[in-house]
Amino acid sequence: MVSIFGKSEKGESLFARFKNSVARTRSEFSARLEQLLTGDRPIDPALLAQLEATLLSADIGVSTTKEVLAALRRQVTEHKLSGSAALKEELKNQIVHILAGCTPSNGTQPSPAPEVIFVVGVNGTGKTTTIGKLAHRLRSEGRSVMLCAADTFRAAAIEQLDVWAKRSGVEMIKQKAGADPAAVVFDGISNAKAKNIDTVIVDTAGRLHTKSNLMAELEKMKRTASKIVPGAPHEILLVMDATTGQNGLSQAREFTGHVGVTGIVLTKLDGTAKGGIVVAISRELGLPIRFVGIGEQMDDLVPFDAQTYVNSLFD
Ligand SMILES: Nc1nc2c(ncn2[C@@H]2O[C@H](COP(=O)(O)OP(=O)(O)O)[C@@H](O)[C@H]2O)c(=O)[nH]1
Ligand SMILES: [Mg+2]
Repeated sequence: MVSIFGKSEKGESLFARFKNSVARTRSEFSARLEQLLTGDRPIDPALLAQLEATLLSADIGVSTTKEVLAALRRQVTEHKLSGSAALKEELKNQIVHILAGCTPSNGTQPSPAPEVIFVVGVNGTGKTTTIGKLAHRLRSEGRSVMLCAADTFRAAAIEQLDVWAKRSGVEMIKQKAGADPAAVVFDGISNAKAKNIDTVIVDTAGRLHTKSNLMAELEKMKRTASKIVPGAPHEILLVMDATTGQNGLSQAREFTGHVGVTGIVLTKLDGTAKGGIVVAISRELGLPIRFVGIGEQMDDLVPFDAQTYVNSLFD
């Protein structure tokens, strides 16, 4: 069966939407870059230092910026870069290279139906909203989807997912608030399997009484899923909020260190002027960015593409 990530959107419409979502970053970043790299200013140490500060200001991250600058300095020393246009091109290439390095093989993975996707992350990052958008996206591609309300910690979370299920026209399996999340997973996947549903998306709690509880709970949900569908969950998407910047990274490590995350969804890219965080996150966690959230509406979820992202930031 074709994975949810098999389909990519290329071309103008995606470019336009990316460009919109990083508009705030671009207006600061590009303006500074433009000032640096216009005219026939020679590439000297002062210019490179200013370039370094510009990258840091977009939250691309200290280690990533150092790596990129080291590569650029090397090329300047070797006289491989002449002129600011060449420098800009090389800078773009470097960033695409970093992002592409974190992208695993996409596409078809032969797995028995249903495909199971866990969505994990800290509260408020946008898990439930992302699930609603993803369900809508898969539905519009003609796939059948079942949502599984396994964030049983708060009753409001179940109701919120229900609203999204109705909005995107998909089924949802739930139990009472306080129910064992693994039991809801069991119900949801069994039900989907019986009905031949293509994809099950599982909403999870972002917080329990303690962190170790949450990680143990996620482990139990994973075991339950794999008992019903061998190989499940096929994807574990970690949702991160772009507006929390570098702070989000330490929280993310809790999840990546414990639950085997396969990809990142970066939400609220529309709400930050530090869109460079995409690069920092992907590199620091060594995980691909699968989707970015660019608003609160159903259509505001865009598959991530490194080259398109970099073009929309620079051009
Ligand atoms: N601007 C913007 N808001 C978002 C995005 N994704 C989620 N939100 C908002 O973030 C808030 C928390 O989202 P929610 O899905 O409840 O987070 P959860 O606690 O992780 O399930 C809600 O107000 C959402 O509308 C996004 O991509 N852009
Ligand atoms: Mg939620």
